[in-house]
Order: sequence, then C-alpha cells, then structure tokens
Amino acid sequence: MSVRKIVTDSSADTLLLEGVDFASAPLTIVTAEREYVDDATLDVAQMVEDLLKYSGKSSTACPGVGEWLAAFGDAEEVFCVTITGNLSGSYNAAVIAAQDYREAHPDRRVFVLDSLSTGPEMRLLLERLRDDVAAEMDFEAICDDVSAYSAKTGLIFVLESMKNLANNGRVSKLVAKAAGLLGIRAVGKASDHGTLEMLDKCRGAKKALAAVVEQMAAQGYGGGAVRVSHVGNEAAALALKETLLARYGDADVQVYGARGLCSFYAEKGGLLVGFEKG
Ligand code: X90
Repeated sequence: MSVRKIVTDSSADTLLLEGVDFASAPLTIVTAEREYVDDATLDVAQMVEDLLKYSGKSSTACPGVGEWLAAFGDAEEVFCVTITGNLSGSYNAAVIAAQDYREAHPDRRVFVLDSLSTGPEMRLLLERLRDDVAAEMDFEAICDDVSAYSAKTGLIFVLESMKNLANNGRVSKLVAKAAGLLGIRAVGKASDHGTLEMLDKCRGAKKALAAVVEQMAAQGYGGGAVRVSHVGNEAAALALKETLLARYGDADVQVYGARGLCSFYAEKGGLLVGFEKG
C-alpha cells in the first residue's frame, strides 16, 4: 500500500482534510512589531485587529523549500497545491522541494499544481484530491483529474480595502485607490494567469453580493460546489449562501473564516468565493 499525502500552503485556509494524510506549509505575515506564522495556533481575529491599529510596514513570506520538504514528510506519493505562482514564490519553492524529494527518494512521486488562485478555490482542489485518493485512483489519473478540475473552478473576491495588496506590489496603486474609497467594494476574480482582475466597483454590501452572484453565473456557475471564506464578515458570507440556495436549490455551499495569509491580503470584511463553473 502506497502512503499518499495531500499537501498545500496556508493560503488554502485549510488546517485539516478529513480522511487523508494532510499537511499545510505556513506562510508568514511580518510587521515591524512581530511575526505571525499562519498555522493552527494563529489567532486570526487578533491578528486582524492588530493590523487595523498598525500603520507601519507589513509584508508576507512564502514557505521555503525546507518547509515544503517537512510538509511532504515521508509519503510515497505527494499531491501538492500552491497559491498562484504569479503572486507568490510558494509554487517555485514547492517545485524545488519536489525535485529534491525525488532525488533523495527516486521511488517517490510528487505532483505540484499551481492553483493560479488561492483560498476557497484551493479548498475545492484539495477536496477533489481527497475524493480521488479515497477512490484509489492511479497517481497519474489523479494528477490529470485535478488539473482538468482546476480549469473548471473559479475565484471571485469582494474587498473593502486593497491597501496591503498594493503596498506589497500585488496590484497597482491605481487599482487599489479605487477600491479604497469609503463604502466602495471592489469585486474581481483570479484571472487565467493567476493575478487579480477587477470586474466591478460597488457601493454597499448588497450591491456587491448581487455582483458576485451575477459574475459567478457569467463565468458558468450552475449550482455546483461553492466555498466561501470571509475575514470577520460571516454575515455577508451567509447572505451570499442564502442567495445561492434560493437561486440554485440544493447547492453545496460552505462558509468559514479565512486564515492568516488571506486575512492579511483580503483585509477586514473581505470575502473570497471559490466555485465550480458548471
Ligand atoms: O509569497 C507571499 O508572500 C504571498 C503573497 C500572496 C499575494 C496575494 C494573496 C491574495 C489573497 C486576495 C484576493 C484574491 C486574489 C486572487 C488572485 C489570484 C487574497
């Protein structure tokens, strides 16, 4: 029996995946005052409050090769999903770790998938991997299946501030400024290249939610699985869930709090929506 493991980084907001061997390599949030390691011990709500009061410089760091190797452990087959390689070094580090792992253990296999996304879209990919592992599919069949699946999932975000994204060079200052106006929420998506693409600017929470539902439909959502992570904004996440259930009947919609990395960038009030495109 081969020992299989599913591995991701902490941007997936997933600490545990039921029924499989699983590990999450933490990213780190760094301020002049302290460092927040995005693992199970992080008090996310406290970090978000700290950051609201903090006006100095802040940044993030992705897992290094050593942290990825630690997450791979001693599994014979590793399935690894990372945050978009176009905004983070996490994917590159995982690819190097995979090379090292294969060199050290020529009989072992590692598959690294660049999600071209983050948060709840990664959660969908991890759940798909879990199902494939449970079905005891072949290694290569699993790689093909999750790659094909990832082309049929999407991510839409609603942000009340893009300050941290702009300060860390992940969006242009111009884009961030438009989203930073009081009461304006920026609605956008993970582009095909794994970057932020703006779709709409909405005044007020209701209009933003309506825009999300409209954009999901425009991108092919038809009642499939949806994962919603929020930064201290469960009310908005649940309102979205209600709207989706009213429109699509028995859709599988799950709502949960974002962990550290996504909370840092999506900022207080932010919503991330991962969904299947039909
Ligand atoms: O390597 C690092 O330090 C991490 C850098 C991550 C930068 C982007 C994180 C975005 C988090 C914001 C909205 C969703 C954007 C989706 C784009 C693909 C969440």
